[in-house]
Amino acid sequence: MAPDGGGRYTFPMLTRRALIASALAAPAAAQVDLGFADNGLRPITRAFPQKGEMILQRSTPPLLETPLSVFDEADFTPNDRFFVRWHYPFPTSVDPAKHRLRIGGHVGKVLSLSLADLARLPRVAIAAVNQCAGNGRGLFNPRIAGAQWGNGAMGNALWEGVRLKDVLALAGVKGGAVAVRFGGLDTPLVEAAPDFEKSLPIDHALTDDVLIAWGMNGQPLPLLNGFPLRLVVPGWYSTYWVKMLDSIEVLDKADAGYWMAKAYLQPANPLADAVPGAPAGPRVPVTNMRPRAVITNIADNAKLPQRGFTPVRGVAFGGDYGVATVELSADGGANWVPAQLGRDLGRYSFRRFLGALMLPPGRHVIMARATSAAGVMQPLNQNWNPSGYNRAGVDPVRVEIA
Ligand SMILES: Nc1nc2c(c(=O)[nH]1)N[C@H]1C(S)=C(S)[C@@H](COP(=O)(O)O)O[C@H]1N2
Ligand SMILES: [Mo]
Repeated sequence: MAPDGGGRYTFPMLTRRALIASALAAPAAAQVDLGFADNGLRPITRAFPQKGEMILQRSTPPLLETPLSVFDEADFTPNDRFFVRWHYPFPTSVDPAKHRLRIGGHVGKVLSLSLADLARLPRVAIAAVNQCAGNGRGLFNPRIAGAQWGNGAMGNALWEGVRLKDVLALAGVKGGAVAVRFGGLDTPLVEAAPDFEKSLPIDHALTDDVLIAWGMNGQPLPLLNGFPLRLVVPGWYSTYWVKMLDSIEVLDKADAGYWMAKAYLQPANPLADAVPGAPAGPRVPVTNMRPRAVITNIADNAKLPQRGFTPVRGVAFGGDYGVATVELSADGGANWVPAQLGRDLGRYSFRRFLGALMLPPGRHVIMARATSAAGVMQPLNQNWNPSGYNRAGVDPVRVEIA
């Protein structure tokens, strides 16, 4: 597809990865068995451009959550149901012909690139989960201030664009570079507030899989998801996936800006179970994601009719390493049975799973847990941290069989 969305470019240079991904057309929408109602207490909106029905967390700047039932229907989250998160106001339209991406800082040559300039570089497409570091914050106990996301502050898409490292090579990264900082077109509400800027360590910025993307599931990025360009950092939380990207700056010292040094920090040991109210120990930026499996066809507290076996479906991802196994439990985690895995769209993608549990009449706690290809297994207990980041413990689902 064309970077400007106008169809002027063909797509001649699919990578092997993209060919695999595009060969896997979305399956026929699976039937949701159970009249999935997500969380009936949260307001639903249809008021946002290029978006269908979303859970409204906040209207300005928008925080829109994807209902869990959407993940039950296909490997890729449709653009019009993909979650939205902005910290600051942003332009309500962007002219792709006038948009420029500036590359400066510790480089040999400062550049200003149009979308057409970018389109001349080798094109790449990667299936990857975009997940807010605060996904699931609303499920923590005790409660944590901040957006009360359920598990819908995530989505999976086929991202298409060019490699960041190819763009950096055009500018020529100078020796001694330590980080690369990214900024977008959004601006703080008040002048004193720090611009939303995020940076990647130089080593990570130069890996093959970090993209500057204009395409999402074969379409231009929706405005709310960062039209016309966004950074895609597969395997890392979406706080780094800077939207409406217009500036890249190579740094020769660590980024001391607010959004790196003060925000999006987690305990230095991300698995530590912090004591609410206790002084914060050493903290480090959130970076790579942890494995998760989320049940998508049975809502928490669902009442279901009895049947021989109750089907259990969901989506899993391995964080930064792909999914090795998903297991299901019908007894609160004492015993586990393997689920069947759906198609493998690459190590950063959702991987759907399907299994069945024998559930006699009565109350049950069912669970799904993922183990990544790196051997990391979801812990049964959810550790607590003061900002509610990095939620990846097993999420129990209570069900009553009538
Ligand atoms: N320019 C810009 N990019 C941004 C943000 C932002 O506020 N401004 N928020 C980040 C955060 S915290 C998240 S969770 C993701 C959300 O991506 P989405 O809105 O496409 O789902 O965008 C990231 N990129
Ligand atoms: Mo986020």
